[in-house]
Amino acid sequence: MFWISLHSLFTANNLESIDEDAFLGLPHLEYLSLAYNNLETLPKDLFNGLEALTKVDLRGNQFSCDCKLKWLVEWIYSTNATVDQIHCKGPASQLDKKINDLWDHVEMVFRNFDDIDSTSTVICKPLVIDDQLFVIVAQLFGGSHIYKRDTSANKFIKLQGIDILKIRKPNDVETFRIDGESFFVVADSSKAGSTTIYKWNGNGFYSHQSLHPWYRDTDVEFMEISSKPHLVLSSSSQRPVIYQWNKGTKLFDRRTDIPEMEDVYAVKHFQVNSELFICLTRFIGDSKVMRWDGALFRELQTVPSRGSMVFQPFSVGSWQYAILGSDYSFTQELNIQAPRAFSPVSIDNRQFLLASSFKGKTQIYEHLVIDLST
Ligand SMILES: [Ca+2]
Repeated sequence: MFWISLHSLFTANNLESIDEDAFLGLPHLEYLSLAYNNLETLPKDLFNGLEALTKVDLRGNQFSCDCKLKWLVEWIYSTNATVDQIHCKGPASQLDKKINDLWDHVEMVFRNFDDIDSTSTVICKPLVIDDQLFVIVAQLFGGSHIYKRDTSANKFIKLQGIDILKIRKPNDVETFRIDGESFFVVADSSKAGSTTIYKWNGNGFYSHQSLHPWYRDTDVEFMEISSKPHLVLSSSSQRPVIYQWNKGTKLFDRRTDIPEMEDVYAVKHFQVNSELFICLTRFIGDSKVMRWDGALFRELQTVPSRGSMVFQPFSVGSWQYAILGSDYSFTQELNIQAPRAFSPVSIDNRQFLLASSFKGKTQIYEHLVIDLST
């Protein structure tokens, strides 16, 4: 009987693959270097039984960061051994990314990252300014707040509150930039409050302009019309109003309204080539698609839509879609009860649609293209 007591193991320079039981029977191995070989992958559980490992060097290989290496990412998270940063050499979409950052991409699921405590949240909107991430959380009760992502603590911290005299019953938030400056606007649906624009001044957000007092605004949409910033406010008591940015005063001025459209709950815009369109959601009455004709929005299409609170346009590649939600029936083909928002998200060249519901769970759909020609 003999006893192997190997503490360090270095490998030759041109290894292209390694056997899954290559390190069997080396429980005392402390230092293992597979660095600067041509390894594209490592067999699952290669390091099982190597309880004494304190350092593993895997740098300088040709690792293809696909699902075959998922186990390695998990192992790096769980082991006590130090593992130097590994950079992916494939597939092309992951080139030079750090393998540790790819956990979610390997797992290919959305996972819970952080929770922000809130009640009666109406809207939650991210805003990036100078590489800092902010999240505006508008609540019906308890005031609305702005959170900032603290990268050292790896969580969101509360930065400031939003003026409760102006914002009493928030219904919508949009973010936008004009001439390099960052803004957000909160649509307020109370009679006493007022839709208000806030501006970032380097340290915090300050109220910049209040619009449309005494109306119960349900939605705001930011868009450029002929390259000029505009806001469209929808309210439950009058037709949607269009405001235009005045470069001189740096304020929005009322420009026009959208004719013959009462009871519009929300407006969303989209562009096809250089033409501008809007989807108007109505809870009672038909929803509509309109096109900007140079002076006014004019009706293009009517869609029957009793009970709709969301009419969301989105594009995937060259496809242009519009999803109409309904509170009275399930949205066709999407099994969402009382939908409130549809948000398209693109990750790793895959297209997802997040569908939030007032009555059920948020669901995530993936856009798939099925080729029926073969
Ligand atoms: Ca909006």
